[in-house]
Amino acid sequence: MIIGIIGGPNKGKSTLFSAITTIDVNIANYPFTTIKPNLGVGYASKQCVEKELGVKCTPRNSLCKDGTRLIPVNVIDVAGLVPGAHMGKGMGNQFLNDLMAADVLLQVVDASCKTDANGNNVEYSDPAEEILMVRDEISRWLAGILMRQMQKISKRSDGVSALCDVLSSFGIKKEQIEKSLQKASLVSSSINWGEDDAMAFASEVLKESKPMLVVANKIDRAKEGVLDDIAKKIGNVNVIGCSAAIELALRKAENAKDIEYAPGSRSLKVIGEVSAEKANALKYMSGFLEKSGTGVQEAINYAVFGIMQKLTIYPVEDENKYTDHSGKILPDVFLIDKGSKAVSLAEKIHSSIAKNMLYAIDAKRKMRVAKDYELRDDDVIKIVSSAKS
Ligand SMILES: Nc1nc2c(ncn2[C@@H]2O[C@H](COP(=O)(O)OP(=O)(O)O)[C@@H](O)[C@H]2O)c(=O)[nH]1
Ligand SMILES: [Mg+2]
Repeated sequence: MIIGIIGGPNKGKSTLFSAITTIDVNIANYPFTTIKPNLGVGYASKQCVEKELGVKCTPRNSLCKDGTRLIPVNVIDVAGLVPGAHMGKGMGNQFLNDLMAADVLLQVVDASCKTDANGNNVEYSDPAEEILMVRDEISRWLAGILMRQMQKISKRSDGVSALCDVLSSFGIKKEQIEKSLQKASLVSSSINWGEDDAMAFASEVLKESKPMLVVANKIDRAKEGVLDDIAKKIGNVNVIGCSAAIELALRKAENAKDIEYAPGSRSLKVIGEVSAEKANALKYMSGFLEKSGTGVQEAINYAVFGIMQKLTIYPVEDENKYTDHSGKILPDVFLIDKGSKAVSLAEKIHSSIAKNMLYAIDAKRKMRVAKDYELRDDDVIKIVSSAKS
């Protein structure tokens, strides 16, 4: 699963990226999980099933901190989008290709209303306008790609499959194309669009295939009511208030062993010897946490569990001890789409295990279930297969 970070310049995208990908050095043996400058690993968090099962887990593909499972998700940060980006302004639009690898987008806007569309400091900027501008730029970019292929597309009698050929490399699926055609009131056979139709389709298909969560950043400097104002102006939008800068400072302070702080928590505990200046800053941040929290972990969790509706599923090899073959307890947890069957879990483990799967065992209920059993959130599952694992 990949989360993309988009928005105009100076809104706090890179700060958010750093905050998300900085992890407690005491639980992971690497402090910064940045793979490339703009590609990193963050963590969705959720209560681990260890408590419910009365065991203590030994995680392998994830982390666990005080009973909270931290499940890795990839995060991409791209250059700021400016008005005219679809025509190559600013950093241009090459990076939009990379962004299309994402399953869900965090759209960062400046809730303090102090940076314009080009990233300059101003007296007042409107986050709602920013949201529309960025969406418009991405839609125009995608519509442009369609228009450049229109001659080819128009020669095909099956318009849907012609569109699939152009859009599948962006992770856009056939059902999403069909639904978007319907929503934009466009016919699916013999497509020969002008710019307006291409734009109408592009904007629908982006909504379908790249759902967005607005991260109203710099909320520490924002006026009251800014979130309501965004919701009122845009309508039908998911918004979370956020302070990437405070979250990053907290995660760094935790790594320095100045404080104990769990991402998403509403409090911190000072544990180190800190200077008066630092103590003051921590006092301010502690007050901020109590009032609202930083919203960063909340945004990740909302994207993964709220928007993408992922289930957490724990595969095990021993349904009584909840272990793998080496005795690790609840070693792995997978993020799996809602509606998936037990056989999809088997596929995540190994294709030959899936091919030779006989049935599964629901380890919580000690019950045999069929290959097409629909997985439920927090299921602990043993896959029984005639193939060796
Ligand atoms: N007050 C405040 N400033 C922030 C926050 N997040 C980022 N900034 C500041 O905004 C500026 C731009 O941040 P940056 O992450 O480089 O933005 P980007 O261009 O969108 O990647 C920097 O000066 C950051 O310190 C925040 O949550 N609160
Ligand atoms: Mg940046």
